[in-house]
Amino acid sequence: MASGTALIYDDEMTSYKLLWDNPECDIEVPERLLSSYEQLKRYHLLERCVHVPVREGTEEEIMLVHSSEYLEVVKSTQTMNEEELRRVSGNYDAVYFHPNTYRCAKLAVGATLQLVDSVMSGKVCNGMALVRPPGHHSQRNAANGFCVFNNVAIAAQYAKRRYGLQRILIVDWDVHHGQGIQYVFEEDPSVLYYSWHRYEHQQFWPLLRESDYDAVGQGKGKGFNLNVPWNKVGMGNSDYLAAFFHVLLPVAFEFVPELILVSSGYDSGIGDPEGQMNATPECFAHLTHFLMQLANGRLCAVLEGGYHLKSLSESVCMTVKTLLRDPLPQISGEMAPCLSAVESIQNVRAAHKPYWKCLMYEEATPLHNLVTKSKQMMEAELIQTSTHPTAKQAVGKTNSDEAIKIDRFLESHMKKILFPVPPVKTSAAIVSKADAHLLPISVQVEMEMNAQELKTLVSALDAELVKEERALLSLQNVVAILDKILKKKVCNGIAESSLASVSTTFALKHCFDFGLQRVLCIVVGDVDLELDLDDGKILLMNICQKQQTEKTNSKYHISLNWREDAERNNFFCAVLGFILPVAYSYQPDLMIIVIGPNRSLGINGISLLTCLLQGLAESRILVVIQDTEIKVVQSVAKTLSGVPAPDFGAYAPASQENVLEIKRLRNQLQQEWKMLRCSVRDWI
Ligand code: Q9C
Ligand code: ZN
Repeated sequence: MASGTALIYDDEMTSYKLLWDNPECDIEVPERLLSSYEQLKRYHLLERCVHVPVREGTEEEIMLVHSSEYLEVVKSTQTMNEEELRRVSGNYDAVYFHPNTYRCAKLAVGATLQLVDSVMSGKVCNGMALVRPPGHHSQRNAANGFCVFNNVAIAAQYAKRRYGLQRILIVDWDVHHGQGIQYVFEEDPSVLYYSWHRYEHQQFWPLLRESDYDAVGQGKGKGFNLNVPWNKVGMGNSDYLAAFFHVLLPVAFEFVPELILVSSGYDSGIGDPEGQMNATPECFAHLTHFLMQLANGRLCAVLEGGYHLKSLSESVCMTVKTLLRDPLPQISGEMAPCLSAVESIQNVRAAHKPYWKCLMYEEATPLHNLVTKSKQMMEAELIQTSTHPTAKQAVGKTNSDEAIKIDRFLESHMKKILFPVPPVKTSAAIVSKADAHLLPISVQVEMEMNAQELKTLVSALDAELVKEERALLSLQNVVAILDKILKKKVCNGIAESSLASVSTTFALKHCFDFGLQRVLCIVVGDVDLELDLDDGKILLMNICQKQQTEKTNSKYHISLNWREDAERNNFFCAVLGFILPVAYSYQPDLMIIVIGPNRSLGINGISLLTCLLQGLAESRILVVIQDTEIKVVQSVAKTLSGVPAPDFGAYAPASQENVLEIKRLRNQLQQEWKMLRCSVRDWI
């Protein structure tokens, strides 16, 4: 299993710039690369990466996407004077050429292919290429939007040829539509292209009809082009996460990519003069983390846009830090997607219903059939109940005052969200001695808390419990590990307990005694917890087979009736469409997952859950296990120690019964847990 993160950069790619006055292009500057690279140094991320040299892309490689005529045009710019350069530039939309452009464009292609080779050969698991010029707007016969050669599209063609790949996922989180990539793969079902972009009902550059949600691909490629058009500026963390939960991730897990290429533009981040969006740098950590659970972790991020230097460089750092598997910072802001975002999400889901099993129970009609009146009502409702900053009007170019304000904001924001202490990554596990040798070495920790210590601790919180020898014994493992997690000695851990209910109940007390505000407790199987859920400090989620009579009316007790199908591989819709959205809405500072007898979830489901939840609570997870076979323990231990999610096997859609249960819960709970929203029909 490959580990390690490649970083590909060469300062030669800073050797071209705009030579004349052109406000349309003056934001694409060499400092974009320099400041990103410097920031990686400052965070000591650089020294943790594997450095791979750049090379030039060959003509043959460039011609995987571009015509030889176009290649000759670009080549000819090498020897041009300024006047000639201006003339050639003028033949394209939003492009400038410099005598070094051709050389840099070849390096950008070569850097991207070096990254693909490093990942595909197993030299590293993932990586990032910091390149200029960007690529995703360029087309077979044209430069466009600062882009000369289509680095990512070339990389996908190259990976198909050289490594025989059959399924590649391209995720384009740049704020512009990578129409160049869309054109190359429109009819190609082996490349799934996902892009979100500022659209404003076609009023935003590149002003194309085919950037809308109904461009789903053509011919054999139908269903393999996913466009999420943003019709308002100001989209932020929760809107981006909602698009991932409700559009990209379900489809991507069904697609089962062998490699992920990210068109990694950061003009979708806060402060960017082009994007006018609000996503803060740690959002990119979360996006990266989700994608790392696919394709066995094989992910190549390739820089595209990003024009606010501070926002760009912080976001680059968050991406690389996540690729290096550091725990993620908590995502900031109110977790509620805005109406306009949900509208777009609903439209893409409806447009793709015919092509993806995960969407087959969607309503068929896209939204434009909704009457305007109810939309106004919803908008009014939104303004009353939410402080979401979206739904503002575009304000044109961000002026420099505003850019500096964002600089200051980011300076203090990053200090707040990055941990004051070096991140702890270690996992801990205590299981019965007989099983211990079956766990990965990194997670075996001998940590018997001494009996006196334990008694003191227990008696302080529960005078009755301390008298029961058997209960006390079952607590030992759980408390020892929890204690290490709370004191940040380890990040997460697994403990076996013969009385999971007693130990978990006590563990929760210990958490609040320690000062935690919110603990998300997910119970898989039959484990009864007697808890007081009124104050919101615990969100209890039961995943069980038996119909639970609604024990409490508390909004902090959710029970999900889940019947595992024979295939035992259909939990995606529950995790992506329900559990994660609820968890992100709640923003816990610790998660406890309890696995007990009579589980309605297989190993795949449990590992999917533990993989994806690691984005929350700075990865602090305690897993309490009772009466479960060692295979489950092993698989949980692996995911907690940072191994990419296992191969989930052939995709099986969830049963209609299960999907309807998710829908029912979503409707019932989306007022409270707003990340559940993926349709405006049920908004009010
Ligand atoms: N008046 C990338 O982010 N803006 N390219 C054109 C037309 C061009 C962005 C404005 C923006 C290009 C890679
Ligand atoms: Zn862009």
